[in-house]
Amino acid sequence: MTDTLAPSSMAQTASQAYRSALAVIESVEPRIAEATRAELADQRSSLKLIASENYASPAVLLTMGTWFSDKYAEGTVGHRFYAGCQNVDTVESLAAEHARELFGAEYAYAQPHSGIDANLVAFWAILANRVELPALAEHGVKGINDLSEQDWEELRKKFGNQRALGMSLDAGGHLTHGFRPNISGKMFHQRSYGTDPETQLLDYDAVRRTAKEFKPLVLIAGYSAYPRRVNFAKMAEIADEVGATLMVDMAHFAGLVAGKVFTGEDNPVPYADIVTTTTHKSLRGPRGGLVLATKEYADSVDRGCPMVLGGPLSHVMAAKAVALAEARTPEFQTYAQQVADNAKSLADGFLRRGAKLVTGGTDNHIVLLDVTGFGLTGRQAESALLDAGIVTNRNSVPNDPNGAWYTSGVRFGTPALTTRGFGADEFDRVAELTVNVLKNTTPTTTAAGAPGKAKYHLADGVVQATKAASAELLGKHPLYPGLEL
Ligand code: DSN
Repeated sequence: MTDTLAPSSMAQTASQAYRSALAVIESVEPRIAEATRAELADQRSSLKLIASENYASPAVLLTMGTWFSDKYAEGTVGHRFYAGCQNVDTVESLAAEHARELFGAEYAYAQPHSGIDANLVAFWAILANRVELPALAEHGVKGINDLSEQDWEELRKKFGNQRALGMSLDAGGHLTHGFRPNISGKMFHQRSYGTDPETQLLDYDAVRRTAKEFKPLVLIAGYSAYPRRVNFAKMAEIADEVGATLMVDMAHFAGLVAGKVFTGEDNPVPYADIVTTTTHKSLRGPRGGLVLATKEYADSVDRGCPMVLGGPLSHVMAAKAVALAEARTPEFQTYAQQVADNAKSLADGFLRRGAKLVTGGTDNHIVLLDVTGFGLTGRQAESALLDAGIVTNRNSVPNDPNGAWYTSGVRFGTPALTTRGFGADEFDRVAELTVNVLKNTTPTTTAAGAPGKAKYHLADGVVQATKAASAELLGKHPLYPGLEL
């Protein structure tokens, strides 16, 4: 584990802090103290390869457990709907300042509680800034924030006609990019762009053709399961050509942007009007969201709470400030580069052992394994790997024949184990262990004799052998070294 994340000099102090905290919790609800200890034990003893997860530092985690949790602070810095927010102002200002400076953004809003919330704030801001209301303008209405009930009637009709263009789910897009199960799918008429059927890479000409035909108000870039970089200069060019606002959801790769692995055209911040992110994935902060915007969108973004957000979680904003301060260090840049190097090593390890990868490789932190070659569904592969202590999640592959529930893929990510200190050789070993488990997993049939998409059988001894090999790897890179409860 990197020294910045868990300085050995602080291990004893952090141990004392957690032991005391757990003793206090235990005096009220011992089962929660027990579950908290068990969660650490589980996280310490499994190979965490879920691409959206990480391990935050004790400093970030401890920052969340304070009395800032007790304070209401709706509004913005210096403009609150409650008295006594001077310390929350300090916290929110610091989180925003770190975010602006780290990402080179004109404006940062640290309040969103999650990625969905950050995207809602962004959608709101885009609608507020961009929806043209000629009829209302004749009545002296300047923007969405001055509307009467009657105006809203008219506007609701117009909102229904707004269009958003985002990456399709099976190509790696996200539900919050205009898909039905999320409110964004009801706010916008949505169309998706996919990937090239041969290469499975983003086809910018196809995105341009769809954008020209569909004329979206918002072009959404970003992904949660695409193992490649996106050229944001090209996406901005397309958005400009069709008069769309470019919104980028960089939740997955924010750590790679912060760590200067994604620079130039791989960095969305100089190209997009609004960039959203979560803070807990590759960025390695607390569970939460963040919005970066140009000055033009700042006022509308600031209306996030109470427009679409509940009161700010000041304890989490404080932890965002701590995590963003960590992300501004040279050590974080080393970490981010290692995340990308490790993903390459994992991908090469899979390919060398005959496995098939979506797009044939990776150049970010994600590796998407197509498990059809093992005769398995994603669900079977995910469960068999979990039995063997390898924690992943199943994921669709482009044009997935097994649909979004059973799927044909398994997604792997390197941020968490890289935080523990895993290097390229260890990720090659992870590929070896994974392929061995999948080769020794056989699909079984349902009671009716049909192939069961969820059922499988693991050959004898594979679970024990894999767990023993994982324990050896994990033992070399302990999670929170020196932290004893
Ligand atoms: N749940 C996140 C992921 O796993 O990618 C996205 O919201």
